[in-house]
Amino acid sequence: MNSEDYVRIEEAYGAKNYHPLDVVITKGQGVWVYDVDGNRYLDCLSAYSALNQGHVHPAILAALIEQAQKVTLTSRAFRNDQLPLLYRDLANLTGYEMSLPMNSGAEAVETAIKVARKWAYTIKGLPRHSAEIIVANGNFHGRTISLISFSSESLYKDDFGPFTPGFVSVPFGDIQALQAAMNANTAAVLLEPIQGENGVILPPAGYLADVQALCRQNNVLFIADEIQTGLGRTGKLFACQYEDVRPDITVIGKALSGGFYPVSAILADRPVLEIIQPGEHGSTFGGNPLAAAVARAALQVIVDEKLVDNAAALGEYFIEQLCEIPSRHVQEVRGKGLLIGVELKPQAGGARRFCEALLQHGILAKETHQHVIRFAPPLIIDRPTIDWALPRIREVLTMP
Ligand code: IF1
Repeated sequence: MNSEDYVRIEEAYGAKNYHPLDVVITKGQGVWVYDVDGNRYLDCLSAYSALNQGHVHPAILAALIEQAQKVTLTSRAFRNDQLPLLYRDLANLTGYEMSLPMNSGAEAVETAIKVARKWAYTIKGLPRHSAEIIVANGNFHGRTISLISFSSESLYKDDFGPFTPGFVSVPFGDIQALQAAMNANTAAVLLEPIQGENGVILPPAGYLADVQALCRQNNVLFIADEIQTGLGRTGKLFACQYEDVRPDITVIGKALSGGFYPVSAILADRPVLEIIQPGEHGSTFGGNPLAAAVARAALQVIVDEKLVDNAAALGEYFIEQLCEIPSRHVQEVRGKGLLIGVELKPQAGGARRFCEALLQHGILAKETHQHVIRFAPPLIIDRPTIDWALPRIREVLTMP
């Protein structure tokens, strides 16, 4: 069968909750993917930063296969020999004393919200069920009912009410607005350090440090959603580190498994995570030995292959070169490390057609919020590959 055959079958039987480009991928290797017609593409989305280590990384594959042949799932009614080692690896790598493993990113963000609320009632002393969590306009934290309850994107929210209360939304980057929203019932502030889905929106310099200071002054937890920005993507292990900020809770996912398996977690110190008592929270697959073995290997790759430094160096180069392209369509090139957004002027007619043109030139990229092309290749990318891509990107950005 060729691509058209697969598209036809998918259209016939599949729910239409996505509008994908018509590329049918059958193989991935490193930064490259191959479609069923034998064409090769440079993956500049990395499954929204779940593939920081590249496609089918051999070390993670080996760990998956080895563990899958031993035991994959024990439930948390019993212990297993992989999860303790993941806990220790996460503590050693991130400096947080404890972690709580889940599966999807949304589940981990929900977990952080539950921990923050319980912390507010049992430690801060808020009256039960009065906790408020401040979030940012333009946020994306996942697709569950509670998380879309505070989305500012009507497409994600409008038809799915009634909504979960207890969230207050303020403009991203506006510390005065955040201060004004804080009150005696504020339990936490939940932010992406860089807003990925909103179009790679960077905070004003010093904003994250101001948020941390404000949270500390008001006995409020700072929760950073680093599911997309974390684990090396922005040229630091965590994007918050650009401002020496250490949130009370950091949420990770995506590249925590190198794209092999849904693995997520929240990271925190003992005074926060000890709040959760046995039986209060969990999930069937959370912390399973296969997930733990895969995550351990995925973290090891980030360390062994110095992916954080590579993202910093090559991201700087990629952004610098993109800024050189003389395109009448480009409004702004922005980003940190290998999380890059090229914002197009409204008169360019939307980013989708540019992504379709990039596809024809052998590059897979995704538009976000209509006018931004996101470039987020795996962090294993090298300079020759970026140099391979640049003339093709130039060709597309200078088309009529
Ligand atoms: C989709 C967006 C990106 C995330 C952050 C939590 C989650 C995500 C910062 C939830 C997930 C994914 C979800 C996927 C597309 C993609 C996405 F466009 F939806 F918004 F990356 F920007 N926090 N983002 O980016 O993690 O539950 O998906 O594991 O839903 O279409 P998840």
